[in-house]
Amino acid sequence: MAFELSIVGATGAVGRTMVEVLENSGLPVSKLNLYASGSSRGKILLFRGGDIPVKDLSSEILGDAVLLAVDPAISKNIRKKYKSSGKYFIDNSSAFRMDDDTPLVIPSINGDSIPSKPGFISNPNCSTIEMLLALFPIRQKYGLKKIIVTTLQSVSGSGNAAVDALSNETLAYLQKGELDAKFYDVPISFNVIPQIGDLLADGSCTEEEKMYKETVKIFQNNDIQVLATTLRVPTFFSHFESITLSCSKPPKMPEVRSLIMNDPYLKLMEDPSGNLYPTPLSSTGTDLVEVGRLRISQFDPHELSMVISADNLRIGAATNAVRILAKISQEGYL
Ligand code: 2RA
Repeated sequence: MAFELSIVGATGAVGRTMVEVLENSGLPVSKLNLYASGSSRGKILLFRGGDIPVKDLSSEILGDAVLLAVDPAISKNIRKKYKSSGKYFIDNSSAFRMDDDTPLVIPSINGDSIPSKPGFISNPNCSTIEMLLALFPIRQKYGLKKIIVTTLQSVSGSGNAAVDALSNETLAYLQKGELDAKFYDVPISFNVIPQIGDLLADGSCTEEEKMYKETVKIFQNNDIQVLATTLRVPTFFSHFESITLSCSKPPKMPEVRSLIMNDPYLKLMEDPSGNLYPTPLSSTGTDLVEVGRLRISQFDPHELSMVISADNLRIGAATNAVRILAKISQEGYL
């Protein structure tokens, strides 16, 4: 059945990608409403051949379902205001991800946690979504005890302003030899920043904490260990991850490859002659998690290493949100 949809935060990096992903989703959207903060008011975005003017965030949010691509504080205000509105909200912020009453959903993994009654559903963090999509078939076959992951995250994870800052810092350095930080505390151009989010008392940062806690919630496994190190690197789009797993049963190599090849959400990027592997450039603009450099440890047959790359704005945000919406629509909940 056709439904009316709204996207709040429609002109940000994730919001614009939501409009793009929706365009070709085939979902029966009878009307799309777009909202953004004051500075974007009056902008026009194109959707399925029609011009849609962007309304101010303070306007009444219409529709049967709403995709939120805004800061946690704004999501919290919206939740308060629309508590009994009878709408589904799919929230890309971290505001409610750890709340017991809010499902945290990757549809192909735990889509059955989507409730038949309207309310809030959280979209997981970008680096968690691509990691769990890649590990899910391996976990199903061999069991998973521990994940050691290092992420190399592009600047688009921090929004459009960070994308502009990387361009401007790079140009200023190449043209004038100046390298000043234009978005993060230190320059990101020609650099790596080993902290994403706030630092916590134990020395980890909030991005690393999210990868652990969200994995526990989505896999419903309190015993799983996730040791994450999250790095911001000077790439524009896609997050790259280097992962080593400890499985309950020893993974077997030809079988691991065929599990990945047969998974509709993954793309095996390997070639015996080399030179084919996941990269931020090849994964950008796609809806598949690229997986490659598969290796069983020479020290412990339970350990498997790999690298992955996925478009953080699509797989890590917009595509997952639209897949949640598609599941709600297919189940007939709208
Ligand atoms: C980042 N994880 O890349 C964030 C965005 N959700 O900074």
